[in-house]
Amino acid sequence: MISSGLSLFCRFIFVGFGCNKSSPSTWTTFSDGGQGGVTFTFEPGTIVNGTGTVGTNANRIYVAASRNAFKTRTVAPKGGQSLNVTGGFQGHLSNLGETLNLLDDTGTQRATTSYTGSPTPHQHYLAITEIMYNPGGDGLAEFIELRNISTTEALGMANVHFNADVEFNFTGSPIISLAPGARCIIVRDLAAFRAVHGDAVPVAGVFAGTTALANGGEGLKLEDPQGNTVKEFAYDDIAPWPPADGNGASLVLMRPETNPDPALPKNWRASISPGGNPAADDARRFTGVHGADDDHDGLSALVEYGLGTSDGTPSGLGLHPVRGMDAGQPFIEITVTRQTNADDATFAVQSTSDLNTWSGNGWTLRTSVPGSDGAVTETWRRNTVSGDGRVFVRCHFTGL
Ligand SMILES: [Ca+2]
Ligand SMILES: [Ca+2]
Ligand SMILES: [Ca+2]
Ligand SMILES: [Ca+2]
Repeated sequence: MISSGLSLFCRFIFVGFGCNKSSPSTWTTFSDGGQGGVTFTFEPGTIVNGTGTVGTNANRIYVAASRNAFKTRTVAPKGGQSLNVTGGFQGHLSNLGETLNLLDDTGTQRATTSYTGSPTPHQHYLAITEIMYNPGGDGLAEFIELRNISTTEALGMANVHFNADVEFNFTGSPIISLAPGARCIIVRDLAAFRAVHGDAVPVAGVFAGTTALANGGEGLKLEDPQGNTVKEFAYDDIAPWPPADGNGASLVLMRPETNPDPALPKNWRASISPGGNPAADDARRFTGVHGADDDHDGLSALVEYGLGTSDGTPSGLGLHPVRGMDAGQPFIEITVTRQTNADDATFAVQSTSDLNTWSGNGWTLRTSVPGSDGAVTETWRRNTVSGDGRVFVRCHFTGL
């Protein structure tokens, strides 16, 4: 979620829809793929007047984040110019750039456009990579980890600040710069944090006032020295957010070097151990070739990575789907031990009856038993219909 203020707008030019009027009623524009994402549906009856040619203000409509904010713009396009303006759209236009799509009322895409954006260095490279909001005990050992994901560029940290539910400003901090790849921590209570994690972890400072990380979810807003939004999102303690509440685990951002959108719960997982890993990393990264099978056990290197087995030692697969009945409902179940910190692959249980079309539909996680070093043994179930024919089940890993 990256924005540069409220005066954001999209401009659409409608051409070829009649002589002098176009009606984009109930059309929808949305964006995806970036870290912003906006949605807006034109109200029924929206008319774009115009008899002019493309390149003038005729035939145009501006979709603003806020119509009032658009009117107060000091540079064109702005209020007082007899422009067609509507809004406001939901969400933010990302400073990193993204793609906007315009759909008609049948859902057919009628236009698309992309922009590259102009992110500041902090918007480009400063990531919130770990959040410990419920450390257990007296709850004081909370922390937020920041990381410079650039491989070449240092980030000055003076006046970088959080200003939503948690408040903090790096001005006056002993950490005035983050080297490429470096991490730093801000904490709720320094003594409580040091008691758990020791004195070697680089701490930039303590949350301002009495601000803290709510156990029930919280909004975080990180801004760069000029006040541009670097990250703005809210974590939560309920699904689909990872189970990091109440057991002392933290939220860990996966694949931080790709600057994933922190507003999406799929980009986070629970730390593999209670306490988290401030200023360190608990991910097991993939190296090698996905399709390799060096130990000739029929399991590819990527699958072995996801399962936590070695592609250097023949492994038994040990997948045994079972059928059963529960309160008159037939089901099929499978139990698999896999690696929760295999961040470079996604995992899904899928089934098929024709060995052609595989689907994860209907599969739900029944039990999850943590093992050591990030292993977890999960049991997945899918209800079936009595008389179902053959059902094939697989554990599917997709390399990222
Ligand atoms: Ca808390
Ligand atoms: Ca960490
Ligand atoms: Ca193998
Ligand atoms: Ca193996």
